[in-house]
Amino acid sequence: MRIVLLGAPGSGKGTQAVKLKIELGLAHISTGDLLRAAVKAGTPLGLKAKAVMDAGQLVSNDLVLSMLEERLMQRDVANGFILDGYPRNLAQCEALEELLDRIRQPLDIAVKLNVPNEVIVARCEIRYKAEGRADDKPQTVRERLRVYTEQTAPVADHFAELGHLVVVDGVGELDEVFKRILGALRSSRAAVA
Ligand code: B4P
Repeated sequence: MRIVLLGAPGSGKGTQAVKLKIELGLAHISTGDLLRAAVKAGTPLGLKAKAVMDAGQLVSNDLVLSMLEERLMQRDVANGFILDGYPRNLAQCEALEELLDRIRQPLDIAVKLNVPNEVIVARCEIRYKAEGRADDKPQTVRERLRVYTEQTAPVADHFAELGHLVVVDGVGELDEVFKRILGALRSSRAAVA
């Protein structure tokens, strides 16, 4: 199965993707994690990405696409994947569709986690206090939410037009949200079968 996880920053995409990876035996590809690893390793890509990420903006489409393309060529992806944090704008959406066509791995479904902004700001503040991630500062989270509304929300509309989108309530205990996602995946498979 090939899944795209959508939702605002801090909506729980990464958290739920880790659980889905274990449950469904899929590769977990998080562009945020790949970028943070590049920043940590001090690669040329990481050096370019750091300031952009810390400001709550999106890293350039070209840089993220080349990194994603490299990851999608790895062997574990052949059994299916959960793509977490990509695509984040319509240009990335188009690039993804072309790339997946080329490697003959078309998407099955996009799952969007719905979480109100005030819940997101509160979650990220907790993580900021615990981990000190620069982009979790309350004012940066607000900027990320602005970028999300402007650039990423239309991506969900695009998947909805294709009939590939399911929307899941992302508020509640982790296991509760996880059960809702599994339920949505099962119903969509039933709808396809
Ligand atoms: P990401 O790494 O994608 O980060 P995110 O939006 O914060 O995360 P996510 O929705 O996965 O939330 P999480 O589970 O962590 O992006 C970081 C940055 O990288 C972007 O701002 C951008 O600069 C760059 N980037 C990434 N992809 C890009 C792309 N394609 N193009 C350009 N730039 C890109 O959850 C957040 C917190 O909530 C955690 O602390 C978690 O413990 C908590 N939480 C989760 N679920 C909860 C629940 N049900 N209840 C209570 N707390 C919960």
